[in-house]
Amino acid sequence: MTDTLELSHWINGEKVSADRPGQGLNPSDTREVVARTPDGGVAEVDQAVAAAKAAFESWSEASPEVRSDVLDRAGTLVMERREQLGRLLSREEGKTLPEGIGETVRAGRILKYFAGEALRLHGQNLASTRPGVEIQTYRQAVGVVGLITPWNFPIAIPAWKMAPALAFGNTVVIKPAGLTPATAEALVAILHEAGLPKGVVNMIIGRGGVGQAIVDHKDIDAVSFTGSQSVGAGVAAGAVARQARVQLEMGGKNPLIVLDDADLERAVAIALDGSFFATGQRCTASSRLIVQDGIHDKFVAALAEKLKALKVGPALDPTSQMGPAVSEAQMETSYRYIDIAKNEGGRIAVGGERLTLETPGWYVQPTLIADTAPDMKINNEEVFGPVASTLRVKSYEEALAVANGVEFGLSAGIVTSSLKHARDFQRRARAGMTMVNLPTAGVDYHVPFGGTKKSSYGAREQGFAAQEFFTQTKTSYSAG
Ligand code: UN1
Repeated sequence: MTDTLELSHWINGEKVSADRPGQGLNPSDTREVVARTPDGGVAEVDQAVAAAKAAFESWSEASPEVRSDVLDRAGTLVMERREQLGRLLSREEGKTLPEGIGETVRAGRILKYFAGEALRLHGQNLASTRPGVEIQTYRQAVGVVGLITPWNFPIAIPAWKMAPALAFGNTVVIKPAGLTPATAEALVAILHEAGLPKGVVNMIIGRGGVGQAIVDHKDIDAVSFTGSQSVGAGVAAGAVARQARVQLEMGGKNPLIVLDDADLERAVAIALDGSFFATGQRCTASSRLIVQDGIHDKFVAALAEKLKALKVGPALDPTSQMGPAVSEAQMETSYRYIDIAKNEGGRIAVGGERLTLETPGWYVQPTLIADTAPDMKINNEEVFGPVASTLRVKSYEEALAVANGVEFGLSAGIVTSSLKHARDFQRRARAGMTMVNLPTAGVDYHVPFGGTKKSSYGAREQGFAAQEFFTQTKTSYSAG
């Protein structure tokens, strides 16, 4: 399949054709152009915001059944087209086809979950301190929301930001990641096919300038961003400067502790999934494996064996177990951090060499760097690739201190058969999500998602928590 898509912005329910100076290459085979892409700017964002603003009143005032039905139908369409959408996702982003289809199903389920949430929005009724006065609180839509989404979950993250925004009556201007606009455009097209009124969702494709225009636009009431910590800091500064609501999901340097009492095979399987599935390109990836002395050598040897056997290849090849990096820059970032770790004294237990396959793509060998120390760069900066390090510790207390000793705090995991340590870890890990005997990555869509410290900023995403960001509370007093 080598057909090239011609992408457009979506403004006021229409595909707006534009010049298409950009092109998206298939990371598994860079001879293939997946999409030709427009390059929007301030003018397109202005038009999109005007459309979203005009659509707001009728969308936010519509019966919740109207919003619920659109999301439910869109969810059904996404599920029905899982193969086709999953293939496009895998061609565009590089994750393997089962991962691409799995992510597509997740997007469908998110849409259906929020179809239900649209009907469950509720407030409170309280007696006033003044006799005869009643108080009601309502949750109402915020207004026009700007959504800036990353390339690593090109359908699930647009779904998990758009679905709650729409369920609760907001209208949307979305900028999908420059590397993966085709999958996002397919989702926006499906929402319209499902009956979304014009102007409720508008999408502008482009580079950083589009994101900046969204952050700076006076008529955008709230901005939700997922991406890198450095870009996120700028988004927050811009939004706060004009007093817009802001929500950020950024990096992680997620620890996975393996204690001596862990089952070795299980610990290795959890690390393999957490660190390397989706090519390690997850903000929730287990990038620091903190391993107790007694199991350390066996664990490193067994994980290295598994990684040696892991077949890296084109995303659509059914024998591939891990796809390429999304882009040349991302591939180079992995190799750069591998070099840095080596220079800092890390030992390459497996991987580390450049990988050339028959098809020209941005492949990276899964790499495990052993014998690292907490203060090394490799243990403090996010790589966002199939690269994990191991740290040797003597005790649970030392493991916990190392786990908590970084600037990030998204997800933290422990593999142990000790209830005492598992419960202690759940309480004391400085992370927004803790995982006991599970990988740090791979989360459910109906519960809150988010981190502490430099990983997140603002209200939690997903599940019942999503209404915190995508609604605002009104308090109404009345006397008879
Ligand atoms: C997951 O691990 O299932 O960008 C989801 C990311 C996160 C999502 C991770 N926002 O990697």
